[in-house]
Amino acid sequence: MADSLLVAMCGSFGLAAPGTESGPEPSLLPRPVALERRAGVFQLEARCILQAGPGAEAEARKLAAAMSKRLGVVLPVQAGDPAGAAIRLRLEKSLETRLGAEGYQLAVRPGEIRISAAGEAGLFYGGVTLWQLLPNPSGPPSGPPGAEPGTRQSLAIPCVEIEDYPRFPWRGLLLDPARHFLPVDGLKRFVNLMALHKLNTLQLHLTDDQGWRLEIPKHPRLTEIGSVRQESPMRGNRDRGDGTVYGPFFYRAAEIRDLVAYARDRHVTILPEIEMPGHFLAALTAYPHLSCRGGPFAVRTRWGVEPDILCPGNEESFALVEDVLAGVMELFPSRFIHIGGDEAPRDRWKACPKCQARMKEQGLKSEAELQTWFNRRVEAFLTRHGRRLVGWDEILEGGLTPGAAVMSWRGTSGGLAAAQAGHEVVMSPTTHCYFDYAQGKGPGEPESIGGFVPLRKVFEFEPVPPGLPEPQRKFILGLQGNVWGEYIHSEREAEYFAYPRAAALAEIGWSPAPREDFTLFNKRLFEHLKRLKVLGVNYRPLDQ
Ligand code: TNX
Repeated sequence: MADSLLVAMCGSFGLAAPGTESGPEPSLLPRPVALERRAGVFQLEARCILQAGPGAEAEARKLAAAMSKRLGVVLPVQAGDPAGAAIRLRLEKSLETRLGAEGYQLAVRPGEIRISAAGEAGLFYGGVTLWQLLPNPSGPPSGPPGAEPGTRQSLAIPCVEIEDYPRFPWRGLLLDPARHFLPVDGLKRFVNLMALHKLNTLQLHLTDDQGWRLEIPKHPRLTEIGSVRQESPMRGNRDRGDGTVYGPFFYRAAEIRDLVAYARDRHVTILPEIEMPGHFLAALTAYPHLSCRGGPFAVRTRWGVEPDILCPGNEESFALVEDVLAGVMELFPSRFIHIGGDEAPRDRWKACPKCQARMKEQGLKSEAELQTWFNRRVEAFLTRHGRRLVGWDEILEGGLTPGAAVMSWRGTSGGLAAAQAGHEVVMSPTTHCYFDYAQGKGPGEPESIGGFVPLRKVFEFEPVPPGLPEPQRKFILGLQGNVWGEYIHSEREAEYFAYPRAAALAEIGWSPAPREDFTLFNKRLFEHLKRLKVLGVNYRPLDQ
């Protein structure tokens, strides 16, 4: 684990002429709350000691690993006060009121670097900022064989005083292995990259009409049947099939545990999404009797929205849903569980005697209310297990269930309404946060689902709607960029679609309002992309 953290943390840096008197401002991304450039540098050398205060040891070791990739040696971590130059990590509970759980102070002075924070996440983010302060690697390595470019026995870090904390607690991205599977190694790399942008939530869209990707030991049919589709839409012509069986592809429980632990180490929460009652065809293919019409079905081979959905008139549907969610909660410790809830056409429910009987029995006036009734049962189950429900904004339609949080994707109005009613909200509108949409219009752009969300558009997004009164602003938890997978076949392609837009999203989620103007952001981003290049990230180059 330490090894891959090393790889991720090794990067380049665009600081001009370190060592000069207070030189140019370092190109930190996201921009910190407060930064003062001071004269001089801290000379990071092999004999430097990492001193970890009580409880800070794990974070100190991560930082030592990160430094070693550039320095060629792993700096020793110790508890006691060293005589010479040192990097000191301190947990200080009293900073919590000032900096929150994720904030930190970073002081780089000629003889000492000090990172202080109320929690481990803060120490980690202080370390990420320190990584961004490392000088730009250039030329062949002078460290051990196999070291990264720019490995030096001594690295000059510019003196700064930084105080920093995020604007929003939820800074997320979504990946969609349901449409195209992404192996766990790719997910780990993606998580690493997120952490280097101080992003902290990765939603995994684990199930959909086109595939069921999570092993549920109690229901092996879900993956035996649901993780295979007979073919996929052809590249370049979505209306035709490619004639190639896709799957079986799914995550085993042990792989998920490994991923969750890896992400936790980097202060990233993995948020599982299990779609229901719509986008459920892969599961219905395994259990057709849980649909309104009984099937038989086949895992969907085209993109788009499937009319056959889960039947809430049937008690057995809840037994399956609860088994699945119990399995999910066993693997994912996240406070929230995402139940999808979007794009569930209710026509089958209209024609289904069981659904209609249920509506009568419960006094429900519409199929939208039936979906709310369904959500309410699911929410009660999650609540009994100490979890919270989050769903796409369609869960507003028949009335929100009491504790639900909303992910607003069809614009921001759903999110606004939910926040006004005192529900927590994550903003993720198609207009600014759909990272599966094209980011350029040139002939070199890869095939995409359509839409157009260039970098500038992302950067211009403001998650707090202007109409939201001050007391309700706290309900806006943050924002999320969604990298839907219909046209994204691999982790490399996911990186291309995500970056640099995710860097703009990170800036919105972390940096204080008002934001810098786009030209200045672009300059910082230009330097930041050099770091990503050293890491081998397949980001889309900036427009000239
Ligand atoms: C809508 S966003 C969907 C997804 C698609 C996406 C493509 C949402 C809740 N549903 O199923 O993948 O559009 O952009």
